[in-house]
Amino acid sequence: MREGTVTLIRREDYLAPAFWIRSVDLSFDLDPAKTLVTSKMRIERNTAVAHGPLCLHGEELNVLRVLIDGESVSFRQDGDLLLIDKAPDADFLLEIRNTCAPEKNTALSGLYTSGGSFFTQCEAEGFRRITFFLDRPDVMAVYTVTLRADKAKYPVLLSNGNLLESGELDNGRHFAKWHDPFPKPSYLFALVAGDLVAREQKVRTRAGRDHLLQVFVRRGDLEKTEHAMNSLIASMVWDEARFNLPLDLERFMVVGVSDFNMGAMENKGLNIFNTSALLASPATATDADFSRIESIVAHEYFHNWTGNRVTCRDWFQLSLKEGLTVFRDQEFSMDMAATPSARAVCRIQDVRQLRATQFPEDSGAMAHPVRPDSYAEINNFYTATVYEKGSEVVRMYQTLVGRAGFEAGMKLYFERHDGQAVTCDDFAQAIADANPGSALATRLEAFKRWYSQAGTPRVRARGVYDELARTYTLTLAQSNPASPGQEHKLPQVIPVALGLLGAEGQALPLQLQGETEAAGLERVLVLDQAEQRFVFINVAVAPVPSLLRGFSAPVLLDDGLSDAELLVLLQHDADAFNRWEASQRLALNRILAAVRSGQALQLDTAYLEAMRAVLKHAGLDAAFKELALTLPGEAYIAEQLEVVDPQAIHAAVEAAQIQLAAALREDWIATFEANSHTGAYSPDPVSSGRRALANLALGMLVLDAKAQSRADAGVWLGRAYQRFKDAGNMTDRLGALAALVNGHAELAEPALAKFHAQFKGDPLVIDKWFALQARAAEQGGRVFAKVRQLLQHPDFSLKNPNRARSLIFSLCMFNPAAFHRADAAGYVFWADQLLALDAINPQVAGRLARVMDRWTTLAEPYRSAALEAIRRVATKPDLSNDVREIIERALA
Ligand code: 0A1
Ligand code: ZN
Repeated sequence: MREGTVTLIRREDYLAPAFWIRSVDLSFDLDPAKTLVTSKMRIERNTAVAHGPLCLHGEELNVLRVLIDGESVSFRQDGDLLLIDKAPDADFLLEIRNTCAPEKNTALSGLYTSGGSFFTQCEAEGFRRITFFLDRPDVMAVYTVTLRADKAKYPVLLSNGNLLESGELDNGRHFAKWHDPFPKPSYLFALVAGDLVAREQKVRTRAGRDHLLQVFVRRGDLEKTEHAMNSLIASMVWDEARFNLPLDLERFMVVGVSDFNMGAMENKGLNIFNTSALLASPATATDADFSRIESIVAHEYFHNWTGNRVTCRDWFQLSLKEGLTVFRDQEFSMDMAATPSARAVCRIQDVRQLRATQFPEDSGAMAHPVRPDSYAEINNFYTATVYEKGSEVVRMYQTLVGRAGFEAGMKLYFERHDGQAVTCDDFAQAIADANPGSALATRLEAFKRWYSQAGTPRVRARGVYDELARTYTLTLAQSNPASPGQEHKLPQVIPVALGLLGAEGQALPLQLQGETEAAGLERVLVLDQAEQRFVFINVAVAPVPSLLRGFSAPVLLDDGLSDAELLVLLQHDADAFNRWEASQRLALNRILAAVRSGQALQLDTAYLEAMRAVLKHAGLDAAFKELALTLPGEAYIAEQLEVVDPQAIHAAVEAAQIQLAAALREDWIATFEANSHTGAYSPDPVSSGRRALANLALGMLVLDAKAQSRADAGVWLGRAYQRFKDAGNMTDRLGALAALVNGHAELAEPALAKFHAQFKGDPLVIDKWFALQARAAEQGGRVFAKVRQLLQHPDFSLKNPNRARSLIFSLCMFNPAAFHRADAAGYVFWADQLLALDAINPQVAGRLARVMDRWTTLAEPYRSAALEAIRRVATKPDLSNDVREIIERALA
């Protein structure tokens, strides 16, 4: 590795703290320009650790005084540390008074203002931007918090836990005092002060306790909180029913804020949400928004146990809480989906997301294990690997020990570790100990390689049928290519769920050599060696294997199946995930063949007829049809190639789309007619699936009208415009608008203008307006030119993360064909925006820097041009640690 300028923090260097902070009494005199913070901490030495100075974190703070047991004490400041050399041996009270400047805080970490209110964001290391502290997750304290502020401007004053008292003060000010009885790490602290209103709901849990649920938002947004409240109640019910985990506070508050770096934050009893993850009404939010809100509300609520009651010892263990909580929110969404088919749709969407974001991460410059070994800036490690791959790892525990075994493991985990800050190893041990003799417990050390080895394992599967012996021998082999800092990998424990199908699609009984009888029609093989053979006996006919059902492990599978075999799976597989997978593989094979050969893509009748059959199938759900007929994403296609030409990939996908649109035209018409009226809006899986399919069909019909210059082209363009104009909900409206914009129809401009005029008062909808244009299908550089124009739009601002994401990230991350230009203008744009953003908000800039993770795989001229842009950024002397780390890794 090249010598870098960032300082790495290493997991192996972990040391327990020299002091514990047992309780803290905080008081805030809130003022946007200068807020006064007084902190009184009860501190004791950690006798298990050698003596050292008391060393507190603090960033961008102005210290006013430091007292120990009421006496002033000498201290020194060294960078972002405050050191007290002569701390007493016995327990003591440390009082620190300091100020900070919330309105200048554009990084949105620590205490900041948004829309005239105060909010905090303390994960991972924001608390040190509020006051001096041992700002590390293994220091857990009981917090009492007093807030004082102008009553007219900030009528609502909130912090964690329970309200102890509130009242009036002089000069139009008032106060509120909060107490959280649960010891917590500083990253879970929160306060909110502002002019907010709340939707409230009283609930009684199964355990018979009463709770008050509140969702706080700005005046005018109250009617958009019903879905979030319903989601919160559903999450509470589910966590009690599935894992026996009840709410432990009398009051549970959720607050929306428009300026927020991420989706939401699980502060104890006071979750803070990006409004984009909270507010929804049928007129302003799409089905995708409704489902995202449901899962984020659940995610934050589930953290109360997995993250808050049991937290992380250090930030390397981030996936302990994040992987587990994503797994829990995914399970919740599946359970909410009700029908088996709707469950499969959830799973497919999660896997699509994993493949689009985590797989590229795992093979790029930022590849890191689920439990990273080092970081310069922890904010850079809130990644798809820690979250989504982490969730897949938790899912594999469940697959290996069964659902009941996993629940027993969770029970043991809480019995052992409630109130503690622990590690991924502690979690693994609890699940294994609750399931002695299981496929997990007998392979625990090898299984834990999922935490230590980066990279997506490849699994190669080949089967041989012996007609005479009636045996089917399946050989599974695994390998994992090198990742940065990890040359050689050891075999991982890979659960492979499978079934075998006869040529007519019938499921075959599964009996392994050595077994006395068949064990059902589906089972889980455990691959834990570099190569293993599994011999099935009494196999009546040559089977088609359906491997990795439900995506039972986060691997890249090469099963060598022919088109004919994939068609059998597409039609008959009992596993809906693998039916969908077959549809994707059929498309992928064709697109890859075209890209690799450099020849124009020509879809064959076999594929087109298979897709027609899916579209016309009376027994398949609309949601499934939409997923099967949507082509693989360009990022996932790129993942399959050693050298990536983004324009060639885009051209192949575009050609496939045009041909699918033309060949199935009559079926698209029938599909649109059958699904375009879903009645009164409800975000349930059946009607949202129908809306998704209608939108896909409409997109195809508009595309086809333009591409084929059909005589009746105006009909579908006109119908799309009319549907846009008359839509009864945002899903239909945005779908029709997208059809016009992606089809580069003349009516797109007037529609966009009308949309903007109609929703100009609603920032979340205006975000959609920007994003739709920046993500539009590129055609001759028009999209890129439009984005540059939109940078000057009066509604655009780099300061609001949602807005920056809607325009800049949409182009650079989600529109490869518009971004990767032969003239390098996309890369120049990226570097300019990255540097501007870094001066405002390093955390969000760090995300944007990630766009170049995979530059080394680009074909020329993209590769050289990308390198030049990255180097230009690297030469900037005052880059944030966040961006510097990403850029240095890209250049390593
Ligand atoms: N823990 C939150 C995500 C989160 C992480 C960091 C943040 O700011 C630096 C904000 C939120 C979650 O998993 O939902
Ligand atoms: Zn989380």
